[in-house]
Amino acid sequence: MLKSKALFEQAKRYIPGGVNSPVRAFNGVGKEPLFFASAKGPYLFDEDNQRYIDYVGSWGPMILGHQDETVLQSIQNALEKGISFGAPTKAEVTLAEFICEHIPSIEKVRMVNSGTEATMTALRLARGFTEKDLIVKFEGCYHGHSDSLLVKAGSGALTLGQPSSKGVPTDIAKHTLNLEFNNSDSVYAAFAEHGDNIAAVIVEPIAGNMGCVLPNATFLQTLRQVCDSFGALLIFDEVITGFRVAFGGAQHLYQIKPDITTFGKIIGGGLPVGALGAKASIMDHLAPLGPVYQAGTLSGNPIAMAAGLATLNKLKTPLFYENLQQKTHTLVMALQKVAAKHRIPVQINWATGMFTIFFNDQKVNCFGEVMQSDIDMFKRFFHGMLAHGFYFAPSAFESAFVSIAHDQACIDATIDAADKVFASL
Ligand code: KE4
Repeated sequence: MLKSKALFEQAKRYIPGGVNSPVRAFNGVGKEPLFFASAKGPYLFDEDNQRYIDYVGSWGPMILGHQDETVLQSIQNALEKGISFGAPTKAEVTLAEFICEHIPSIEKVRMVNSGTEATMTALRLARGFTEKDLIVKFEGCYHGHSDSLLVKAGSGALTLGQPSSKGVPTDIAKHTLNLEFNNSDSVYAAFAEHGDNIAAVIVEPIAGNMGCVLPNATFLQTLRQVCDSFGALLIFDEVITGFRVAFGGAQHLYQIKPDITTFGKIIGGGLPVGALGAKASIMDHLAPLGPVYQAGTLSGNPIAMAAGLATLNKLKTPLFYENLQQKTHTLVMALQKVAAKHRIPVQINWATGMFTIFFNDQKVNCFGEVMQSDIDMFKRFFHGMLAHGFYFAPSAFESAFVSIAHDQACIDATIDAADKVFASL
């Protein structure tokens, strides 16, 4: 770890906290971050050439594993023609068409450069379309770092939001209501009180950012029905779940059609891409057609489009998701078994391609229940697995990601290591 340690010292000299995104700093688990030099398939290699089986996958994009040959070739082909034009290119039309063809709720797509841009734009579009101001989100769901979404619940359950970050004006935060995920009663109550001024409800249909938390049987349907009743737009933030939990995302799994969908991560194949999509009647409110402004120098960048399209085309192969689901299920069942063997209380919530181990003897269905988990035990688990060569997200409030490159040998090795680590907890 010597080279990582030296690089971290240097990084802290020039970059706040030594990182370009806070979660990477290991503040959630203690000690200091590793610096990675290369990756291949399910593996990461740090600057000291230590190998790790990777369960972060760049926080979701690397569903094919690292350095997929087809994706690399597509990037190379695009690079030889040009890096960026700041003008329309064929590649962005092809990717937009692909998404529209495969996601029934979407007729038009706008490419942006991150998930944050996608959700920020989706909120502005919803406010412009409905001419209302309030936004409903759910505690524990993260949608990127735009001002309206860096908001925590107000003091009372139904009071308007308060900033969860310095620099967010109260005047902005107060337009966001933060409710409890999976609590349909709180949604009904919020709409009863504020319904005529709610522009949108934004939700991770399967939450990944409080750890993996699945919707209960009625939650998403409730959101759909309440939005329809009050003329609010339902935004599914599928930045994580899009093309991960199913080819059609969580909206396909649960057969709920949102009004707007946001994407990121996988649709860029590891390069900076975000997107939002909806019916044309909504999307045509965006500039230059409509009055809702949005723009981006590198939006639709041809290299990023090539990486995204190559990735999505590989996801279309038959049995991809059955295969990924089987890998995830096998791993989760084996983890549960080895935890039970050592009498470690765990709840492992999972969906195809993603899971979270909560050190908790109760079910975890919302943020409050996430917070009942044993965070210190997670930290010991994280460092124990790291010492055995397994890289999990350095936070108890994240999801682990399985790629198609995680073969049976990876799964067996993970279980062997977990057996030793659970024994030590
Ligand atoms: P980006 O701006 O980071 O591309 O996307 C924001 C975002 C939006 N919506 C969802 C559901 C997301 O999960 C994210 C970003 N996810 C985090 C990991 N949980 C990115 C990792 C990081 O912040 O460094």
